[in-house]
Amino acid sequence: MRINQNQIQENNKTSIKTLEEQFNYTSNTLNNKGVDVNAIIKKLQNLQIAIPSWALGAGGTRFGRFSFFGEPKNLEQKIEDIGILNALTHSAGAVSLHIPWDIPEDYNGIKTLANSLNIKFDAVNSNTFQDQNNAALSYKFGSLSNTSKDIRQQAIQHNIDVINIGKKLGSKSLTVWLADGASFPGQNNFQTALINTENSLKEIYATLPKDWKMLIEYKPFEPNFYSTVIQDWGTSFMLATACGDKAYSLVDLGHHLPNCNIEQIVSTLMYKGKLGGFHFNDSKYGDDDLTVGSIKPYTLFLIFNELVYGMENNPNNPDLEWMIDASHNLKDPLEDLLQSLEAIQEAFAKALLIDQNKLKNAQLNNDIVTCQEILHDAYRTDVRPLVAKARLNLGGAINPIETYRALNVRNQLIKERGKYSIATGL
Ligand code: AOS
Ligand code: ZN
Ligand code: ZN
Ligand code: ZN
Repeated sequence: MRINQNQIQENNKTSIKTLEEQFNYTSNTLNNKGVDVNAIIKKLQNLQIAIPSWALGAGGTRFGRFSFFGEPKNLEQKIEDIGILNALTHSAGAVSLHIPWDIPEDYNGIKTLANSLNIKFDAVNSNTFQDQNNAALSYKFGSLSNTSKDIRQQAIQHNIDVINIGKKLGSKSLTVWLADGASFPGQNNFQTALINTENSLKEIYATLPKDWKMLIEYKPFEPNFYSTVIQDWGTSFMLATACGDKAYSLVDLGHHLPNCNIEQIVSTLMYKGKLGGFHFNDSKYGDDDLTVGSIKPYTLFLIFNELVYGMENNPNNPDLEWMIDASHNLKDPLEDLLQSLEAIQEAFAKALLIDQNKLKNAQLNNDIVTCQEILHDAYRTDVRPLVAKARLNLGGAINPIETYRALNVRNQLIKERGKYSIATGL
């Protein structure tokens, strides 16, 4: 299933006049305040967010999984789904693959398909959190941290295999997320687990191509509920530093304890040049993997404020790998991802509205009220016309979800693919 340019433009006709009115009003207001609206639109147009290959079907919880139907059965169909997102938004020009769930059978075929949909291969993700068919050894008690050298070696080799798969696709980074840890006090020796992990990561790092990055994701809980080996940004930072210049921390928004000041973590990592990538999502309680911006949009804005500051002031920090990491239990995954893409762009646009010089002066004068007013003024601006305009300029849909529904995409997918469900395997 593909969406073509004409279908989108046809659909845009109903809302183009309203958008032009809204855009003119917003850009005039902003121009009067001295904001360079064109520069913001350009930045929005350049923002490309990778879609995780595991987020295109129904997710679920340990209690149940409910299908959506028409879900992708294989890697080709996953890429086609991302092609739909990208045609509508022109902001989803990359995929983050999960190995072994997405091992390509036909590399050239997959590359040609992705290319035709303007999709690049972003970070490849290794998986040592579940046992694979025919695996010689089990990860039940850990992978890179395991007390058994043979099990560690199997996990190291898997990561090297993932790098090699990524090389064939044009990926430039490996994301490592470990489920390793302990569910009960006393189960693990913390130092042994950490030392084993550090040594294993160094072995993987040694095989990394020159122009690659290693992204180390942290998470304080789940599936282990007493401790995880890489529990927080400090541990991730320490391991990345121990590995070397090409290793960085990856921040997943759901991987923090309640009320954690994530924007400050972002700021610190960027200052040190060690923020490599992002997994966007939102959460109320834990690693809920909900739609970006659905629960704490102001926090998302504050995070983007630090990202924008870092991108302008920390040349030592590399370009970030922007990724969504979400799971869909109730909504159509494609609609949910469209909402997440929009939320990311809105938060980015609002952060770009902040007058950094004015903010700096207010901070130097300890004028807290003005500091807060500057942030609130940006946050309260309705930037949706800017985001829609950026999309329109690239040939995308003014209202992606409306267009997706008008074009009956999900029904078409069900017609083509049948009622197959990843969730239930039926
Ligand atoms: C797990 O909690 C992490 O967020 C991972 O980044 C990701 O969800 C996983 O690798 C996908 O299975
Ligand atoms: Zn993640
Ligand atoms: Zn997670
Ligand atoms: Zn998550």
